[in-house]
Amino acid sequence: MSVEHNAVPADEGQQLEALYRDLDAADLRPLWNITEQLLTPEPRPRAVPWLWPATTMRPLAERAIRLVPVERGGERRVLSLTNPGLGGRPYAAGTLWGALQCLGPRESAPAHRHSPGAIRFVLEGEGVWTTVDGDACDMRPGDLVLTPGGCWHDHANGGDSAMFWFDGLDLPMVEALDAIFFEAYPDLQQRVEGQHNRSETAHAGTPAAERFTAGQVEEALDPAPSPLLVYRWSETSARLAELLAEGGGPMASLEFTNPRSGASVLPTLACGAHRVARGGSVPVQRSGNTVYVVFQGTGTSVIDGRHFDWQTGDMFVVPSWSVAEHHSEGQADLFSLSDSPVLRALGVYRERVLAEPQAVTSVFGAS
Ligand code: GTQ
Ligand code: FE2
Repeated sequence: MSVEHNAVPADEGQQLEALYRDLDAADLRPLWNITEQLLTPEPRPRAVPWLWPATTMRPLAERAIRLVPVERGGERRVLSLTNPGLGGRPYAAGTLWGALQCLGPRESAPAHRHSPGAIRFVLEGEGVWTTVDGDACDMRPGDLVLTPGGCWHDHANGGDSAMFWFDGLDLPMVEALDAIFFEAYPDLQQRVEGQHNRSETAHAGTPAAERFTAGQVEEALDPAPSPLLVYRWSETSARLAELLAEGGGPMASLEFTNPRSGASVLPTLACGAHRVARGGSVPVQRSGNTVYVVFQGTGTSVIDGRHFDWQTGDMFVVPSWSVAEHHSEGQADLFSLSDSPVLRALGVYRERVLAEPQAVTSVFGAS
C-alpha cells in the first residue's frame, strides 16, 4: 500500500521522487510503503495446503529405484515434497523438509552428518537399519527413528525387499539461520558398535508415560535431542488405543517425547501420532507448519475450507494458521511433524480452537 502524495506542490513532488530514487540507490527501503505486507494481522505463509498421494509417489519412487543408484554426492534416493506455493524451493512448507526416501534390496546410503536434524517414519518394507553414531536402529513400519543434527548416519537395507519411509528435517529453518554444515564420513558406512538398537535397550525400563505425552504439544523445552533414537509402532499404537478409550473422543493424539526432559524429540522438531476414529477433530489453528503422513486408513481433512481425501501413504501439509480438521469414517492413524518447539522457544506459538466445523468451499484434486 503506497502513501498518497497528490497534495504536495510540484517541486516537492519532484523532491519526493528523487528521495525514493536515492533511497533505492543507497540500498535503503522506506518501511511506510511495505508495513502492511510485513506486519500482517496473522501469519500469511507462502506454502499452501497440499497433498501428495501415495498412488503418485510410489510408482515414481519405484522407477527411481530401477534407474538411479544411491551414491556419494547425491547421497540419498529421496523425493522431496515441493509445496507449489514456495516458488520451486524443495520444501513441504517454509520451515519443514518432508520427503519420501527409498532403498532397494541390499542397497545402502552412505554415511554423513549435517547440522540439520532429521526424523524417519517408516511406511513399508523390512530389513533396513539406520546407524546413528554407531548405534544401528532397526526400522519397521510405523517406527519413528531419530537422526539428531550433528550425528553420523547411514541407511542399510539387509533384506530382499524395497523399503519406503518418510523423512522430516528442519533443513529450511537451519538454512534460514545460515547455519548449514555437511560432512561426508570417510567410509561409505559406519562400523556398527555392539548390538543393534542400543539406545532402545538402554531405555527399555522407561515407562510409556515418559516416551509419549498425551495431547498435541509439549510444554517442556530442551536444546538437546532425545537420547532414545527409536519409538516402536507397537507401543505408539497401544498408547493411542489407551488415549482413545480414556478420552472417549473421536480422535486421540500423542507426542513422542524425550524421556530425559519430556520435551520434543529434537530441539527443532516435534513428532506426533493421531488416531482418528469414527467422527473427527474440531477445527484448530496453530502458528507453525505441520506435515501429516497417513500411516494407515482413509479419511478426510478440511484445511482452510478445502476438502482433502487421503489414504495410506499419502502426505499432506497444514501451513501455519490454516484452519484444519481431520475425519475418518473408520479408523485411521496419522503421523505428524511440526516446528512447534522452535515457535515455543521463541515465544511466538499460538493455538486457537474453533467452535464450528468449516464450510467446504473446494475439493483438492477436483478439476
Ligand atoms: O537420509 O540422511 O530426506 O541427509 C534429506 C537429507 C534424507 C538422509 C533427506 C538427508 C537425508
Ligand atoms: Fe542425512
